[in-house]
Amino acid sequence: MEFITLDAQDYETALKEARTEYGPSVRVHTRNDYQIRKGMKKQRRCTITFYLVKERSLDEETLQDHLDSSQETGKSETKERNERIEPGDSPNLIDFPIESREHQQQLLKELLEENDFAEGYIQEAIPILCADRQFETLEELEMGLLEYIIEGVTINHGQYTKPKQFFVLLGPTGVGKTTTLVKMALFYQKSLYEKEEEKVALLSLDSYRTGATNQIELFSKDFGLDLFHAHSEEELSELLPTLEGYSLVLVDTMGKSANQGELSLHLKSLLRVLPQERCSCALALSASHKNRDLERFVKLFSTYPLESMVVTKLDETEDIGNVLSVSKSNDLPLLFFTNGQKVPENLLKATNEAILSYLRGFALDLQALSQNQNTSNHTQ
Ligand SMILES: Nc1nc2c(ncn2[C@@H]2O[C@H](COP(=O)(O)OP(=O)(O)O)[C@@H](O)[C@H]2O)c(=O)[nH]1
Ligand SMILES: [Mg+2]
Repeated sequence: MEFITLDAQDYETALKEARTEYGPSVRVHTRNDYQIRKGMKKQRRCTITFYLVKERSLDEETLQDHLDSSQETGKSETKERNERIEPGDSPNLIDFPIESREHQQQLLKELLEENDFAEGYIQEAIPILCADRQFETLEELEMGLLEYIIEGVTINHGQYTKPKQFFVLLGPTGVGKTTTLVKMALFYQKSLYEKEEEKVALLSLDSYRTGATNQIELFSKDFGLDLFHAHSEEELSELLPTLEGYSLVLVDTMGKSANQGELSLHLKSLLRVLPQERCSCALALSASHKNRDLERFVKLFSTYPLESMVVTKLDETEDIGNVLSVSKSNDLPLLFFTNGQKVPENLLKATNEAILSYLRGFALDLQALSQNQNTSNHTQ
């Protein structure tokens, strides 16, 4: 472990310079604000001492790949800049003491920001984490933060083991609904409905976009999945007796944007035909969206009885904090993650383990921790 010190006109500049040179793995250990005299004037300066944490590789395609590859440390090349401090018999990084409450708050804020947690999430988390508590070491602080993050996660476990008969996936166009539903159909076929009489079907209400029908037809042909289409309430009502013969019907919907009110009304009237008590609606959102966009989409679809959230395209981003923030602030339990275009491979159940594998910037060995995770998430 090595420490690097850097001096600049103020703390923000010092941190910016450190990050420009060493990237996002910079963690400030101490800061020293001081003043120097320049002629008659006093000038503020700040020296920071920082270290670098391991970066996680994000090229993986499956959770196992994630777990395996996180062993390969992304060793940053650390060049000497200014003066370098090598503490005596360099203790383990995680044993480093946290000096003050401000230092503690600063470390928590940096870790949360690095993982792209929403401003609101951070503002709520820090006072709770710091209430009556001074973490003594970095290990304690990181453990406290992980506990907070994981405790705040809700997962719709029931939908894995006892899914409702109709599962409707809503969400913006292009987010990956159709692809994800096909992955889910194959997941359920393999894990839950293996017997011949337990069949899984796809139902497409996605009839408005050119090309959309073709895509789902190709999938259904490639993977031998039964596919049905309904364009109107009458057609759907006529189909219902046939659909009742399936253990699970995964319903694909057309996209929706703010000015597509008519499509939305049409979709709502179609969905009303399905048996409500056996119907579960989920919202698909892309992890590569910014916090604000995620919140906007949740609002846009809030008139549907959403029971869970499916997060797509985790392979296109390095952060999961945005998704965890929106899930928490809207009480939307997580269900599945997708991390690539490959069908059916790139689908993961939303587990504590998967979430830990996507967090970064921690000095703790998250891989080892994720293996110890049991299913302690809140269940809904
Ligand atoms: N990188 C990446 N692409 C995905 C993922 N899921 C879906 N896609 C791609 O996103 C595009 C839109 O997917 P589609 O299922 O048609 O979205 P829909 O409009 O919501 O039904 C397609 O090119 C998919 O292959 C994912 O997890 N990662
Ligand atoms: Mg689609």
